[in-house]
Amino acid sequence: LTVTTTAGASVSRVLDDIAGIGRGSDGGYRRPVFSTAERDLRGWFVAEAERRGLDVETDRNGIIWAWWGRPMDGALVTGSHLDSVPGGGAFDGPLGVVAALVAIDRMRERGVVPSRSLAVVVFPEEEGSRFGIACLGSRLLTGLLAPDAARRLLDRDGNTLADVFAGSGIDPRHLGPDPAALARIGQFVELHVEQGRGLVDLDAPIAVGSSILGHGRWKLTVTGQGNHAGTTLMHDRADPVVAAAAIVGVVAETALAFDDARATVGRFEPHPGGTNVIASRVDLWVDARHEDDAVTAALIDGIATAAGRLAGRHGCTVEVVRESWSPTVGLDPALGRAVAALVPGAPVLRSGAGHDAGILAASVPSTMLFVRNPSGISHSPEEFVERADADVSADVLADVLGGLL
Ligand code: HGY
Ligand code: MN
Ligand code: MN
Repeated sequence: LTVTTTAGASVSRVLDDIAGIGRGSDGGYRRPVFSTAERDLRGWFVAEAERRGLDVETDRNGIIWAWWGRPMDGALVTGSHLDSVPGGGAFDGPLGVVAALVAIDRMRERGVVPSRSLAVVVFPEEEGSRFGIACLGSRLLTGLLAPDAARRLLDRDGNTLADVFAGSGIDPRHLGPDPAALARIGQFVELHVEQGRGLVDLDAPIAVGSSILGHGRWKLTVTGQGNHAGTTLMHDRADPVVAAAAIVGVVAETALAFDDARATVGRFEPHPGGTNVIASRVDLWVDARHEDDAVTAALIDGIATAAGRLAGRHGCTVEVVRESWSPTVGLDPALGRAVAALVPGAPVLRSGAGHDAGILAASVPSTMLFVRNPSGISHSPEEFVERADADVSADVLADVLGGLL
């Protein structure tokens, strides 16, 4: 697929150019990591970076680095991700990548001469939508995810991560911590669409990030007795769908009992999934979040206890396994202040959404810029950024990067 973007285009124009990649009939995007759509986007990014004379390399973990200046330790790094959740919006990830490329155009137009190199990065599998672990690329880079565990991860079609990476030209034998690459990140600045209404309510286009809410994902496997829908009397059943449906209700009730907690079941999969078949098993996933990690732990404990009781009531069993976890993270205060000084009047926002900046923050000074989303909706086709705000985001990012270079 070849997507051409006119030189010196604005963020909104560049986003228009890639708007058709991976968009479904419902207007939502499906760009799982190393799918055709995401690989087309990766190819587009490399072409755009090379068109700007940046030196591009893809590292052992599938992270793309586009260098303005030679690769060096302590460089200034910006960027985000190109993969999406199923049915996601046009801006979650790509806005930060496009704004970074256009910010380089702006800095060059302004005659900025960097005192150190700048790299634009694209992290793979930030959403964890294909292999289940959020921010997989930045976790591998920083050593938070063991390579063997990563290689064994499976997608919904039973493909291992090792096979999928190999099929995309990345030798899975070399996955894992990359201290040399990490040393190249002196500071990390990620620009991202805001995934809530903070900036709408504050009537401001851009905010500086201060923290990222802790978030985890747990897989619940509810096992019952598969059987015939017609010959099995109601009191003879151990129907895991009935048990799992009750568990979903308890997930919401338990979260409501903890102030400001969030818990979501977005994936609920009866197996084998026939209309006239009593399922033998239901797989469902809980995404749980709270600013206090101890509350998240208590929330999940409460859900697991109630789930065991409900499963038992329906003659079923339930297994609860944690698949992904990120503690609440404070972004770098000094870097945040330096960035805030370069974006006068910008409010400071906490992020309820996870980001690669949240993973990197444990290793390198990291901060975020958020761009107004008038819908306040995300992980949905209704996610939105006004063209003017998208365009100004590159100017602001250029102010910030130019001020830090
Ligand atoms: O799930 C999240 O918080 C992020 O959008 N990956
Ligand atoms: Mn997202
Ligand atoms: Mn994102």
